[in-house]
Amino acid sequence: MTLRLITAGESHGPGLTCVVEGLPAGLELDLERIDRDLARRQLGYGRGGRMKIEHDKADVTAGVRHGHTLGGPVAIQVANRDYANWEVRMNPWPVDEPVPAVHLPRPGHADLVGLQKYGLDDVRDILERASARETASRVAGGALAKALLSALGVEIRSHVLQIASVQAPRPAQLTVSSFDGVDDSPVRCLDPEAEQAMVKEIDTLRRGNESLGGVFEVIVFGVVPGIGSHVSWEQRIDGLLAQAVTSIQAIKAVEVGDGIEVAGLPGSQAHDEIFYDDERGYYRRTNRAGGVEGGMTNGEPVVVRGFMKPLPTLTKPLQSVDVATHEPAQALRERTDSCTVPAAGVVAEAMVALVLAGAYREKLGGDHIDDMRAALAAYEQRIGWRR
Ligand code: EPS
Repeated sequence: MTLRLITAGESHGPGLTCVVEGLPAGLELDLERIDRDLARRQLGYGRGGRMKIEHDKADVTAGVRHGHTLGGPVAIQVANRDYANWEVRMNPWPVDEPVPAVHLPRPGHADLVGLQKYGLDDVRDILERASARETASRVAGGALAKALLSALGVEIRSHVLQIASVQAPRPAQLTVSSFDGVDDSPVRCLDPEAEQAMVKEIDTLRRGNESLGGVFEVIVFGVVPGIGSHVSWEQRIDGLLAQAVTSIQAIKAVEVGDGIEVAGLPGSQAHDEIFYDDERGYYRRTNRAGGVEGGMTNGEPVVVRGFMKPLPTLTKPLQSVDVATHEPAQALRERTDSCTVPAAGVVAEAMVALVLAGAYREKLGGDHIDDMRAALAAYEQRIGWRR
C-alpha cells in the first residue's frame, strides 16, 4: 500500500480538509510538529494581508488515538478564519443577497481555461480551488509523511536559493544542522548577504506593483539506497518527485541534483565516482546526481530544486478580456502576496515527504511501524549500508 493524499477546500470557503491514507499503525504523531509546519508555511517576507487573518492549526478528526496512528485514513481540518468575511460569497448553500460574478480572468492563473473546461461563467468558481491556500492541507498531510520518514531515520529540510534576480551562492556541504536557523531568516535563505538583497528586491518590485518568483531547494538526509526503481517509468523516484513538486501552484520547473548544469558538461565531469571503505561502505565524494541514479535513491542526500514563476495576481493588472462581453479589460485585481518562494519551500518539503514516504511503504510493506523498522534494518544489513 502506498501513501495517498487527498485535499479538499476553497481559499475563502469554510475550511480545508486533508486525508492521508496508507500510514502504518503505531506511528507516533506530535500535534505541535504539524502545527509548526503549518506556521512555517505562513512565514516569509512578501506575504499579503491574508496571513494576518489566518493562524493555521491542525484539527485531527480521524485515524489517530492517544497520539498514535490506527492504520486507517488520517483526516485533518484546517479552518479558514477569513470565511467569516466571505460567508455570503462562499456559502455552500444558496443565499438571499446578490453575489456579483467575477468576469476578469488573470493571465497565468487557472481562471480562463478553468471556466472553459468546467462550463462555468464566474471566475470565482475556479480561482477558489486553484488558489495556493490549498497548500496548507498539503503541509498538514506532509507532516504525517515526515513523521513516518523521521521514524525511519530520514529528515527533510529546505531553503531559498533565489528571489527574482537575486541569487544566493550555492552552499557547499550541507548537513541537517546547517538548517537550524533557516526559519528565522525572513526569506528562509542561509546566506545573510543574499537575504538582505532579497528583502530589498521584494521591497523594490512590490513598490512597482510587481510580483516575484524564485528558486528553493529541498534536501533529504538519511534516505537508504534503493527507494524507487529503474524497472518501470512510473516507479522512478526522480519522476515522482518532479511531478509532486511541479504540482505546487506556480512551480514551472524542477531540477534533481545538478541536472541543469550537467546538461552542459562533458560526461567525465557530470557523474559521481564510486568509492568504498570498510567503515563507510560505498560512498561518493560529490553529489551531482542529487542522490538519484537510475530512478533510485543511491544513499546520498536527495536534492530537488523548484523554480517558481512570479505570482499571477498583480496589483497593476495585465491585459485580459471580460468573459461576459468579450471586450478588452484589465484582469481581476485582488488582495495578494508579492512573493511566496519561502513558503513554497515548506510546501515542497511536504510533497517530497509524501512521495518518499509512499515509496518507503512500497519497499518495506508492513502494517505497524515496527514492521517497517524491522524490514528496513534487515535491508540495510543485506546491502551493508551505514548512515
Ligand atoms: C492566493 C491569494 C491570497 C493568498 C493565498 C493564495 O489570498 P487572498 O486572496 O485571500 O488574499 O494569501 O494564500 C493563502 C491564503 C495561503 O494560506 O497561502 C491565491 O490567489 O492563490
